[in-house]
Amino acid sequence: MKCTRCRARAEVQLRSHNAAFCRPCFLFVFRRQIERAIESEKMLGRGERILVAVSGGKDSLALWDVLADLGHDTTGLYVGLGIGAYSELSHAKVVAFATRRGLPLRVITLDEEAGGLGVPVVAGLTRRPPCSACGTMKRHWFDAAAVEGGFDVLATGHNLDDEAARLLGNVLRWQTDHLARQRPVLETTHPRFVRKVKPLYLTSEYETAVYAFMRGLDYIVDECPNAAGATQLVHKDLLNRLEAASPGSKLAFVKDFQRTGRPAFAAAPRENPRDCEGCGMPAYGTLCAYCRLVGEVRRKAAPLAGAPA
Ligand code: Q46
Ligand code: ZN
Repeated sequence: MKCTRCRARAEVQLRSHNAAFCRPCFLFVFRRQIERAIESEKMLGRGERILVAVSGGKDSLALWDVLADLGHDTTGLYVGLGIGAYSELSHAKVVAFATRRGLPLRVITLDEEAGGLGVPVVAGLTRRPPCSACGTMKRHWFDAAAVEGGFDVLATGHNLDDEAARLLGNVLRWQTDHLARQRPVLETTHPRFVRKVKPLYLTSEYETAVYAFMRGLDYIVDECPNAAGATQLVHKDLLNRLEAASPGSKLAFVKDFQRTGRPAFAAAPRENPRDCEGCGMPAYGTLCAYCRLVGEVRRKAAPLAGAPA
């Protein structure tokens, strides 16, 4: 098999792109694909300060690596979710990466900075699925860290597989409001809500895994222990089977949705958020989702605190 660009011996085959690449050409094409996504969606402006949310996994570390190489002003943000050994190891991977590359890193540990409200505690007390509690906690702390640090934009490592699975989930339930907002750039709608971008939204998980391997990135290979029960994995599995039978399906699903599908849903009007009465962050009621969740935790924890040991 020969490299599609330079005819040298190919090291990786990308069936979805009907192409194969040697190592230097793959690294070039991988970066260019991200650069093009950034440019065509106007994700980042020159000189903007970017906060990159990093979990210690391959996607977010690959994103940070590429953005730094492209000359952007980046700071990493790691939110420690309090999920036992998984959180400890992922934290260590992020710190090691930042140190090796000499990049600034901000760490927020929920067990400490959020008053002991790690994901297992919140999920247990509210009886919510861990990923639902986790999503609300992460969104809040990402937004808060971006605003407090004076950043212009928050970048996350959501890849093509994540976006395709999310799209399938939204379509299966015809969640029109979610479909209207599923896009690679979320513009700001509130002074305490910075723009959010997903530069990897057209880059597959396989491609980031190859990139991480070729670049020698040391990332956490194990999934979060809560991922096993998540519906998103079922959707990913379905899409992988579709992709195997028909390479390029995921890319077409996400790309064509952005081009032709989403505008049909985007017409639905949406009110702008107001200030949360609890924390001042954006809210669609009197309280934001985070403050409602924390309120529920406190109410449920109070009787336990007062109970005899
Ligand atoms: S970290 Fe959080 Fe994921 Fe773990 S609890 Fe679920 S959402 S699976 S990306
Ligand atoms: Zn709030």
